[in-house]
Amino acid sequence: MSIKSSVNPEQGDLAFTRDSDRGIIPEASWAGALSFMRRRYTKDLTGVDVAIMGVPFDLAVSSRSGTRLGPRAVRSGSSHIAWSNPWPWENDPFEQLSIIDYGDCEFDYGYPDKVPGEITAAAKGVLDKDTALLSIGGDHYITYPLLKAHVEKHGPLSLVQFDAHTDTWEDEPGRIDHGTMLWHAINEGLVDPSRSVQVGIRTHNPNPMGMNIIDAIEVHKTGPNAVAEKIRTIVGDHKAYVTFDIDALEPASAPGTGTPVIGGLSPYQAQEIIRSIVGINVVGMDLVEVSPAYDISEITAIAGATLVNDLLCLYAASPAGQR
Ligand SMILES: [Mn+2]
Repeated sequence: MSIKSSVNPEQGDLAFTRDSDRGIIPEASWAGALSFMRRRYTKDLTGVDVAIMGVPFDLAVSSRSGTRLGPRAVRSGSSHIAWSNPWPWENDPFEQLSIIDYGDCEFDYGYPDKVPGEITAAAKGVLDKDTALLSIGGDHYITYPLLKAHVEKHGPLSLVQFDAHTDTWEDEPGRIDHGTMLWHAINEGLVDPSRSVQVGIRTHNPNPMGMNIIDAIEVHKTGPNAVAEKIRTIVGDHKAYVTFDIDALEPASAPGTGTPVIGGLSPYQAQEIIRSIVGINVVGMDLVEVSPAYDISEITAIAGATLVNDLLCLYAASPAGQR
């Protein structure tokens, strides 16, 4: 299909009018509604395989806030790549699966204590329809209420976490913090640490809580393919949730985030690791911590959007993605 022949001014904004949830339609992707990858915007999950949901929550950050604008920024970043299928993947999630933009999870910022339950409920609403969920944050705290919903459906999960920080610092029950949510998740048995792995770490934590850690130095020294092999061995055939904190990337490649740490992964390293763990059984995904106020030229937003596409490819190639 040529770009010229597919542009149809009569059809209107494809985020509302496209008649199929499959495929990439060459179009003026810089215009119209900011749906992720110009997917159809809808709350109707009939026949939908994957819903993309924004979670614009940033009340749990320890440093610079602003990730509540992350979902909107990642959608905007995706508009620059929405004219093409993900490269260099051989499988195409947009052909294989029905993928829609579910809009954002809604909550009242004035009742922060209620938000975790509302995020879990929104995720459950999707998973109960037998639709898989890819969430866009928001700060990394959101992974905890999202995990609750996924574990309710799938049982305890392996976690594959890309991050500069372990997010397992000790806390007290009930506190909302983007650096401790995995302390809660592991203590509550949502995550099986022996089958989980944290990649790209470059901060100290006295208690790793049994999680396998592949720090950034190991990634740089051994390379993405060796790292991927290690991840596959750790996760095995367990059901896995993949969470990508954009601060796993080197800040030069992702300046728009709240808690940057230098020495991080290059986009190539992160993408090559994701491409090389194809076959693990991914049942849920998120990408978090994009904070557009600190971004430059949409570097972080475009990286985030591209990594979301890579996660969709990974899901489409996983056993759970065979629909
Ligand atoms: Mn994190």
